Amino acid sequence: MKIRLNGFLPKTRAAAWMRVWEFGSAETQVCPCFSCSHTPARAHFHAWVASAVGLAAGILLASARVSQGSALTIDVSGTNRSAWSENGGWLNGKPTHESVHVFYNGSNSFLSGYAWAENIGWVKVGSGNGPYLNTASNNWGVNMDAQWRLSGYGWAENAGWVRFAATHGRVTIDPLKGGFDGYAWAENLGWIHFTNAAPAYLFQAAIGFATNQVPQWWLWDYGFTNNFDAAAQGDWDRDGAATWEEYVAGTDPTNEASVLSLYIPSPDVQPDAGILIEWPSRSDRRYSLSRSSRLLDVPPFQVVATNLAGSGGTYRFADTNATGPQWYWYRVGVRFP
Ligand SMILES: [Ca+2]
Ligand SMILES: [Ca+2]
Repeated sequence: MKIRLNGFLPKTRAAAWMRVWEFGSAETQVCPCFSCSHTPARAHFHAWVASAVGLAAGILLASARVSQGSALTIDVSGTNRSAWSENGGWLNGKPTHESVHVFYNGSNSFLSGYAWAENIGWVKVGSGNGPYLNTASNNWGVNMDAQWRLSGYGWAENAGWVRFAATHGRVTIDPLKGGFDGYAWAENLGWIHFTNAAPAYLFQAAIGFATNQVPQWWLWDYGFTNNFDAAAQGDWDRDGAATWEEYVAGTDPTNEASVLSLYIPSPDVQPDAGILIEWPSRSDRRYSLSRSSRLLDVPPFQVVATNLAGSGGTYRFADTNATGPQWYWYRVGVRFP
């Protein structure tokens, strides 16, 4: 089979369409224009984003994009705020008039504020002027890296230094659920444990989410610092995908070239039967592919493949059943594993 491309590289995005004509054993023609008058009738490729959170409202609100200044403040949960030290007792991350704060700023994130331990009193995790060097008695505090791993020192007024990246321990934070996990080491108390199943306790940062469950910190990574709902709903790089869709797809909402798209490879690599299509993939996403030969069918699309693990590069799929002399519509869906 030969495939003839109509003069330019076919490419679709979330809001763009492209037509593919399969001549069976003869040849496949690709026509990416909207108003094509070629016969037979049209068929389209359509890249789309599927998510458990539903479809975007599709409305553009006032701009939420401002320059990134300080850090995004994430407080400890008012409900799940307890850690346990066998010698210090319960440690409360959000006592009356105080709180442990996570100041999120990507790889320059840090903690600040106070917790209260019933047996040893105040435990300070930083002054708020981070990230901390932790090289002298006046520049200590707890830092957090881009993988949400804590390091550095806190100070307990009655128990001395508390190390958050101890030799045999470490404290991490779940970026989606906010739970602290692991152990810190207090020089005069021993281990402080942040989460446990039985007895159940959890020390948790209250992660903020914009509409469609987009973490505020993810938006912050791309320079959105307020009006997070508007940021998630808008399409600020005008690539046809709303920012929340780009979060699901794992693409850059500030880069027009970064978007879930469908491609037709060159004719040289097309299979003898069927159609070979490609899309950019991430190893931390799962993809599905659907096809339609008649958009008037109910439902119009039939699943060709599902739960495809992304390769981290270009994903290639040969639809060997698309052999009839007709147009085909395709769409690719993406979700979290
Ligand atoms: Ca976009
Ligand atoms: Ca983009």
